[in-house]
Amino acid sequence: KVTFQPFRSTLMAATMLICFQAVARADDAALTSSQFADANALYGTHCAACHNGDRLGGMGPALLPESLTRLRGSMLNDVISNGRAATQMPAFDQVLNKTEIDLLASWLRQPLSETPSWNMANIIDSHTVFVEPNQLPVKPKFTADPLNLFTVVEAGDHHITILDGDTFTPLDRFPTRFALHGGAKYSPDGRFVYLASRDGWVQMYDLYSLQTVAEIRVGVNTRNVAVSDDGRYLMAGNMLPHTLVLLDARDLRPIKQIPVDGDHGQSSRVSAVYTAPPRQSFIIALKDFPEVWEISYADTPQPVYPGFVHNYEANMVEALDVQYGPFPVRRIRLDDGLDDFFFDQDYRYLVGAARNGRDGQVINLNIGRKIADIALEGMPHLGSGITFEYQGRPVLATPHLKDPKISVIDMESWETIKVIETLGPGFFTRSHENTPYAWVDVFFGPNKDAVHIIDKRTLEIVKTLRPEPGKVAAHVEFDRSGTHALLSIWDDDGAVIVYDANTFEEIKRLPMKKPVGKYNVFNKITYSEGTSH
Ligand code: DHE
Repeated sequence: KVTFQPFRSTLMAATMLICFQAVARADDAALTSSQFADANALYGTHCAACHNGDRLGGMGPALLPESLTRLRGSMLNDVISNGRAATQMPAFDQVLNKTEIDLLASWLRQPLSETPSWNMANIIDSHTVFVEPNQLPVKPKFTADPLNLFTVVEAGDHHITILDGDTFTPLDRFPTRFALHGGAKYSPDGRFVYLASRDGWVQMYDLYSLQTVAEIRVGVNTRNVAVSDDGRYLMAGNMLPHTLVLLDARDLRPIKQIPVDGDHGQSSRVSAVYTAPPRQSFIIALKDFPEVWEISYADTPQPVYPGFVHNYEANMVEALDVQYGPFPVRRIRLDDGLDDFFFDQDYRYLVGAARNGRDGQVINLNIGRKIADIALEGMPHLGSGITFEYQGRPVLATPHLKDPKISVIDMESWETIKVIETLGPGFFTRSHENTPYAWVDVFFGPNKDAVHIIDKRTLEIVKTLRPEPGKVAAHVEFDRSGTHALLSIWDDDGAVIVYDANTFEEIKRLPMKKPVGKYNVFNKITYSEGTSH
């Protein structure tokens, strides 16, 4: 019998911890000790009830420098003053004066005096199963093709829209935790979608019955999650604390917390976690020392489900190591640190951007060392690169975050075979096996509203769209058949635009609140070469 109690954890945790005093470093040069004390008191009175006394989040999100980086300039002050539309964050401009709001905002940008911990007990305690997996219906409650659904992340008000990919009509819209980041990940059969928020929450949603099944908080600041290709495991990578957390993908129950420790007592933030299906392993990119980790989930005993629960409160990690064991960590030591990764379709090669911003490196994962350097100036955004065949050879196309260009690289010789000039640096590229075109956005600069369409056969730009002048147009995803391309107008008053992928004609415009990413079930579960994995 599953013993988790629905709905028990989050609100309780939020209210129980109000009595904790928020702590940050008093010696920070930006604030005097009396300002520091004043801010601490303001926080205790006005913020702790929702964000927790320790600033790690409760009903509201965590308020740590790590989670506030995207609120640049005075944006944090504005949120405190005016609140957040469509959330429970109220406006404080009638309660606090400007000096108090500015002080509070500066104080929230100070790090905590100690790295916050989030251990296995916290993880277990945060776990909620809303619907027992064995109570879920066998069939979808709609007639649309369940493999042609899209999960659209609406960052404007922290919601997900589930879109029918045949008719492009929404099937459901539901709230998520604060600030989802990274791609939505699916179970291999396409039934469940897993979402990770920047402040550590993982949500599991059933696409057949259109409801949330479970959620759990795996860390204080989380990077992303990956699902094993056999559908048994979910691996989450954290920035805070420096850990990996392995979950059972059937209801998110925690299996194991793995510290990311180096040789000399140091530990590392996790840059990203990926699934490598042909290797039956998770590949983990580290930020703070030059290593890539590979954790195999092959040859592990079949988990006893849910028989281990009677031992649950005892010593979970050890008990479950025996049940699931052993998840060995293979540490691949590199000469240099790498950022932003890309894999070939066989997952033999890993391409990473070197920290010097000039080169890319190719690592052969089988032999565990660098085998080639690639000339890649201008901060390539390899994570959103795509592969396709050009003149009989596999190539990789990647945008650059600093330079207005797309690099096309031969994946056999690792030579750059073409640099396609664009109207500005881009963020995402997308294509599909059934279309001759690749779509790339111009994310930065005066032409941020432009999207280029490149012919994969000639490597020439054949069309430039400007669907909403002045607003960023970015992140394309194709439907299952590759006949439609969906593009985001990246704005609170934004939209998802559906295009005919052959004629580039607009077919439909669905209003949405800053729809950042969208993910087609079929393309993701088949690891399409035109989309992110
Ligand atoms: Fe992302 C994916 C890293 C900022 C939107 N981003 C990813 C992934 C990584 C990453 C490692 C792959 C994870 C996955 O899909 O599981 N992102 C980073 C950064 O290091 C960076 C530059 C700084 C940071 O704040 O973390 C960063 N990312 C952003 C943004 O500012 C974006 C534009 C808006 C946002 O929502 O934060 C953003 N990142 C995205 C999106 C994806 C993503 C939409 C998924 C792309 C996909 O199609 O799969």
